[in-house]
Amino acid sequence: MTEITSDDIEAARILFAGPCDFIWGATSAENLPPEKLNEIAFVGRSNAGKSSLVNALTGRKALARVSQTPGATRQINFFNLADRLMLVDLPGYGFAKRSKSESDQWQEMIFAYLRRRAKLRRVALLIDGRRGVMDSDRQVMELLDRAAVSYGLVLTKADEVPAKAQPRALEAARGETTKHTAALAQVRLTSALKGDGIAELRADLAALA
Ligand SMILES: Nc1nc2c(ncn2[C@@H]2O[C@H](COP(=O)(O)OP(=O)(O)OP(=O)(O)O)[C@@H](O)[C@H]2O)c(=O)[nH]1
Ligand SMILES: [Mg+2]
Repeated sequence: MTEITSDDIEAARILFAGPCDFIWGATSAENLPPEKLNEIAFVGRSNAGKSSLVNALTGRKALARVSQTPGATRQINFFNLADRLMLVDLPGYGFAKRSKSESDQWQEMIFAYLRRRAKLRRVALLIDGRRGVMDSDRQVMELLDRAAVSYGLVLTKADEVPAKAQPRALEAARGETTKHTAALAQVRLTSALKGDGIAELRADLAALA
């Protein structure tokens, strides 16, 4: 893994400060927009903080819809970043309060998207930093291994993880990556609320533009 330099951080900051427009919301994996730009998808359990992270990365307050109630994002939302990258905010999986058939349907949509998207260059797999990797996340990791889609674990809500517990949370997440062929070794700890780790994650992702 190459070190991130201050030049990388600055170039990424400029890229993510550029225009970012919502261009498409897909309610099934059959009506996705044409593949033009390299794509980065934000994937994770319901309420993990995917939409908040898209907002934090792009410095917008309400580009992507955020809610305290799991199930805020109901479609696959595509955001064109400066005509250089497509940011894709997905609905969450593992939302217990939804009916079984509805959650199966959503999971199928998410999995179909992840399997078949040729321009999908990276998945940011978001894990609530207070909870760590769960079985539903491991299922997604296995799917991404099979599809050979490169992914990095991103621990979210760092502001809610006591400083003393952070090294252990990172170590546990790194332990998960070693069992998976398509997982990057690098794990990021972020806070969409306070900004921790956001500049570094931007630099990771800008490298794919
Ligand atoms: N403290 C804290 N709360 C956060 C952070 N990021 C997100 N949240 C909160 O977590 C809740 C869910 O955030 P969302 O961004 O809607 O999560 P999501 O993963 O997009 O959820 P779904 O679309 O339902 O799958 C909201 O109440 C956010 O304010 C963070 O960095 N710190
Ligand atoms: Mg969301």
